[in-house]
Amino acid sequence: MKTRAAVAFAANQPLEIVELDLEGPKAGEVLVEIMATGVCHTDAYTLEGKDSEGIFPSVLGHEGAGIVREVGAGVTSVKVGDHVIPLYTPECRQCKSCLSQKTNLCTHIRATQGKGVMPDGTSRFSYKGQTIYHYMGCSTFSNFTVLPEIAVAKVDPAAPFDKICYIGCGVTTGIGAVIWTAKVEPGANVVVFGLGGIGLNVIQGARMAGADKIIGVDINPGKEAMARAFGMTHFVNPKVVGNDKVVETLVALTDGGADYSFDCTGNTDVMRQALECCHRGWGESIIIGVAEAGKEISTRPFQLVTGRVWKGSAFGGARGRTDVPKIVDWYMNKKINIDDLITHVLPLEKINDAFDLMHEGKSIRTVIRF
Ligand code: NAD
Ligand code: AHE
Ligand code: ZN
Repeated sequence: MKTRAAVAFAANQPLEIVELDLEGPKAGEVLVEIMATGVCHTDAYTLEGKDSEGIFPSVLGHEGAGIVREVGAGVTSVKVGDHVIPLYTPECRQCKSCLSQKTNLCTHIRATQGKGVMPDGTSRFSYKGQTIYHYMGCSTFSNFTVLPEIAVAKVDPAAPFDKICYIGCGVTTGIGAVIWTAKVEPGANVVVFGLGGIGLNVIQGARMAGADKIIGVDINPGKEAMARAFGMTHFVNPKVVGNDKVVETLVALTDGGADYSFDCTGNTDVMRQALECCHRGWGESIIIGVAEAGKEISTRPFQLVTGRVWKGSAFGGARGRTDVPKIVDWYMNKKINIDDLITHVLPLEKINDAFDLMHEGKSIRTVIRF
């Protein structure tokens, strides 16, 4: 079949809207009509050639929602007509990682996913006979995409696609990092670096968890108002207090250091600040931001010797097929706010504007409606 898609033909080039050829689902796979997709900073990072796994030409996008239109042989957990959210972190419930109950990082298809192909080693997308690669196992910047059955979460059919697509990455990543990775407890002091599409969901999660102080740090003062609306109690702008004073400012604000901090910037210098603003003896810093290829983090080992903990979180620690439907229910029951974070809605033809809005700091999330 044919599908309209925004293709990344090369790094640092605008996406091109073209009609691709798409092969139907093979055994264990499903064809999904994508109804809406968010544009996450990770898409921009890959498009900029910063991802060590980045492959071109490819169809980016990993924050979608849509409808199952066809199922391959042997598919049992979803049927034609089901509403689903694609999962870049699948959940096979059979691999060592899934069975461990210690991680959400299912390993069943991770190797082929990282190479831009389906589990059988081939791509379903092509353009004029040339292979176009998949991205994060999702490729939601295409009106139709093929996914492994284990990489879709079946969700409430009443939920609006142009809102719940954001649960495919940003909402789950931010809220999940608070409740599943850090396990923030009521009364905790929390510091969030980077008040974008992820950081604001960390703030929302921290408020849900009953945190006391929720301190946001961002170099863009335009992010302050939205963050306060989502539960931020204090705002620190490194450009105002001085970048070399950020840690001491945060330690003073939290009476000795944060119980939990979150990096939602992807900047390795910020990651260090996030660790070092944590409380001696117990403060935990969670890295969510994705750093560009070749970057490394550093701190004095003494920071860890004296009890600070450095952790990471992918997809908020959420087990996709189990937890994503629940988060959709939270949205439907008004327990979480997604609507106000979607600042822009654009048609696929204008998808490059979504990247401009992100880089200019003007959007929180742009959603593309097909
Ligand atoms: P975004 O562009 O919406 O937000 C980033 C925010 O960080 C912006 O508000 C920006 O002003 C701020 N910022 C930039 N440099 C800063 C600095 N030096 N100090 C303080 N603030 C600074 O991006 P997003 O979509 O929220 O994504 C944030 C990060 O999270 C990205 O690195 C993205 O790749 C990553 N991410 C990780 C996961 C995961 O599972 N681990 C999931 C989604 C996104
Ligand atoms: N491919 C990169 C790393 C990119 C990365 O860390 N991705 C996050 C999700 S970001 C979503 O916006 C993730 O889930 N990582 C776990 C995984 O298995 O990819 C690299 O450095 O090679
Ligand atoms: Zn993302």
